[in-house]
Amino acid sequence: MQKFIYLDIMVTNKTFTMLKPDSVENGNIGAILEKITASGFRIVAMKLTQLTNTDAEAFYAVHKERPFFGELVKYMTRGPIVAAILEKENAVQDFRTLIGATNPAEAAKGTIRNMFAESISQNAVHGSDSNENAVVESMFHFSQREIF
Ligand code: IDP
Ligand code: MG
Repeated sequence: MQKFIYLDIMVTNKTFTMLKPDSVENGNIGAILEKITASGFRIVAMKLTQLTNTDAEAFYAVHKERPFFGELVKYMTRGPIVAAILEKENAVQDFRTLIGATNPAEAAKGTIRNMFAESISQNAVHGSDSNENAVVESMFHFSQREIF
């Protein structure tokens, strides 16, 4: 029982993000990381990496029936990304607020997608949508010894 409570506390304080290929191409890594850390998130894991087709199809498997799936996989594999695990109280929800709506045209002013995203498909950043997915997505990209 104690173990579960401890795990729950750990999990609710972390989220997973990717600075997507457009963010890297446009030279926005520094500016986006600055906004993330200035908003109270601590980077506990981070790497520059590139998704293969298999990786992107697995990561976004939940969207495989959607009409934009092929476009999404092509976009997410076309160049390097920055993958990171972020720590903060209420991390998942607070990070979704910080990045803004999926469509940058609908993202609140000052959010990362409002400032750095080009379109609903090329929208600069990923943020986990639940504590469970934050764990799954973090484990997809990082081994335990890469998390600090
Ligand atoms: P989220 O990233 O805000 O959680 P999701 O609905 O989970 O949004 O979609 C995953 C990703 O798929 C989006 O971030 C975006 O890159 C892409 N995407 C979502 N909806 C569309 C669409 O209608 N057209 C093209 N690409 C889309
Ligand atoms: Mg999503």
